[in-house]
Amino acid sequence: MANPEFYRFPDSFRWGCATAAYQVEGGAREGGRGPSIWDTFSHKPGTTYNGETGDVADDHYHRYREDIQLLSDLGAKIYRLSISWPRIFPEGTGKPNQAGVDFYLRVLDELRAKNIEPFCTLFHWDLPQALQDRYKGWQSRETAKAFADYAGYIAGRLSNRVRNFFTMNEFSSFIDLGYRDGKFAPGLKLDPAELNQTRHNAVLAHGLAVQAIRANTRSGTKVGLAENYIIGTPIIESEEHIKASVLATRVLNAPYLTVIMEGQYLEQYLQQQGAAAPKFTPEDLKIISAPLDLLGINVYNPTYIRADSGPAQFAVVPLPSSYPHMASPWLNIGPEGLYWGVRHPAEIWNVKDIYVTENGCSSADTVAPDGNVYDADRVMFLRNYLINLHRAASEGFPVHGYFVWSLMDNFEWADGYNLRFGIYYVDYKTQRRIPKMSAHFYKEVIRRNSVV
Ligand code: GBH
Repeated sequence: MANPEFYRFPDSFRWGCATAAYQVEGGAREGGRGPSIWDTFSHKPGTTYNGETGDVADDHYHRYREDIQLLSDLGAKIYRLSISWPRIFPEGTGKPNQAGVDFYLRVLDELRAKNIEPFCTLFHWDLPQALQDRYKGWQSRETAKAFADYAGYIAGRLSNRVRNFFTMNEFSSFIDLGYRDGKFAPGLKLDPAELNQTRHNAVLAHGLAVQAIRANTRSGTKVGLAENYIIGTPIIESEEHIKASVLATRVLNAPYLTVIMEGQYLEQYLQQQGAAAPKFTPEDLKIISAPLDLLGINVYNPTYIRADSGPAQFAVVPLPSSYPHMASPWLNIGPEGLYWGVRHPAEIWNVKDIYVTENGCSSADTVAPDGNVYDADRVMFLRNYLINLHRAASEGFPVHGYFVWSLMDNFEWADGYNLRFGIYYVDYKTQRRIPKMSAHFYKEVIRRNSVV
């Protein structure tokens, strides 16, 4: 018998959208903002699709009112935005820039007027260029200290309007792609020892920032981080493969989420890295692993795991070339990731408050002659991931909110404006926003609090 209530979420569940400063704001040289490593990187020939940059992006710096209205039209109750460090400290440290703070105060006041609760990410990859020049960015502990100073300052200034803060967005993206593969700013290819130390400085920065945020904000403030951690997804849901997926999740995330949650680098990681292992003190580990109030998970592509009889006890299942993906070649479709993405941290590390801080996909969107954008593949993608999210919530795992990536098409890093992740289409010539079919879908999900 049909049961339209089957996919209903708990009444307290909250729906929203996410964006990030450099991807949407533009206004790169306005309001006293200093340059970030992404300004430098994207302006260097050959780094991004067509040489595209975030100079203008969605012009959200000037159009934030209109964009918050889009959120309101969807019925969103939460919004995840990031704060641009170089708007607050143009030189990375030193004298704060009041005009930068004022911009975010205006955004937050507009959100409050629409009854939308903000979740602020303090670092979504736009490191002040000055810190790259002065300290080689995350290669130095000095940058970790500078981050804590910035985080404490800005969280304090926003504290009467913001209850939830995430320190970092996706360690593995900005460190491994930026300092190992050279695909993201600052475009470096460090050797393993330097890389591991850089990774360590980044998790240390997170820990120092947690302390600084707590010291400077009102009581009731919640602090966490947002990570697209590697979600070990059992290829078959049998006991042996589930066990292997738990082990894999701990091991594959050793430099980031595992050390943050466990307060220790796994022995395997240290041994495997040998002389290239990071140098650290017991005090560092204590700072890194400060208990958190929130965990944000960014969920995209699956990593399937099987049990194995070798010493590791697990193996990553290679994907055949026929495996389906979205417009981004890396975005393999694995809806179960949203179930295991929630379940693993709850079971492995006893995490009590999880938000899906990003989930969404790229599509080859076009505007049809009738003016609509029929992104049927994005609707398919979201529906299937949400069914898995519902499974996690209905089994009692502590997931309390969900943010679509993204509210609107935006600067997709090295892919420039070529790949579109929005549920609103952006016509970059006119800056007009058009709700895609997926926006209509999501609005109905929110209205009914159910997968539809
Ligand atoms: C998120 O990263 C980001 O937080 C967000 O800013 C971004 O817009 C969104 O996803 C969509 O990409 O080019 O083969 O080297 C998701 C994790 C890490 C996935 C980097 C793509 C590059 C793969 N991303 N990865 S490749």
